[in-house]
Amino acid sequence: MALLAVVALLVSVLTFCEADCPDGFSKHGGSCYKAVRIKATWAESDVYCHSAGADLATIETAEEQHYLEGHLSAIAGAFDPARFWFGGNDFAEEGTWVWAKSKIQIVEYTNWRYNAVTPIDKDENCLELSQGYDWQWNDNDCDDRYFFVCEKDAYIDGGEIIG
Ligand SMILES: [Ca+2]
Ligand SMILES: [Ca+2]
Ligand SMILES: [Ca+2]
Repeated sequence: MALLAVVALLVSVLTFCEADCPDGFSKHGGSCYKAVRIKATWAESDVYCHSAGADLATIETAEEQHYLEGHLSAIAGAFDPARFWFGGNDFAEEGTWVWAKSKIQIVEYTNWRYNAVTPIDKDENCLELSQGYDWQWNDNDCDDRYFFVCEKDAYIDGGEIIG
């Protein structure tokens, strides 16, 4: 009887731990991700993510890039075309790419097309990842309408950040 109670408690705790991303978000590491099936400008995408308590997604490590490549490849069939805005932009200062969420300059990890040279193009100031470019990073016109990926911190036990 006591054993059953412990098992039941463990199952409920484990179930609870799994539920640390909102509905429709996929969990990886300390983050929850959602590819949104709405075509929007970069600025509209940014507003939409905020309305969901999230931000346009950031890619800070090769590991995160690898996860997102797998995740987006798996769901790409539901998106036509499979092109997504992410949070990077250089509209404040041409050639200086920052993450919208943190304003931190993108230097530690990048995955630009064309031999990883940081792009400079005054007409293309927003970061896009697409299946057509094998998920390598591309600068594009912020007013173009693409799908987009939101990211938010994963929470557990009502507010403590894990990871
Ligand atoms: Ca991130
Ligand atoms: Ca630019
Ligand atoms: Ca470009």
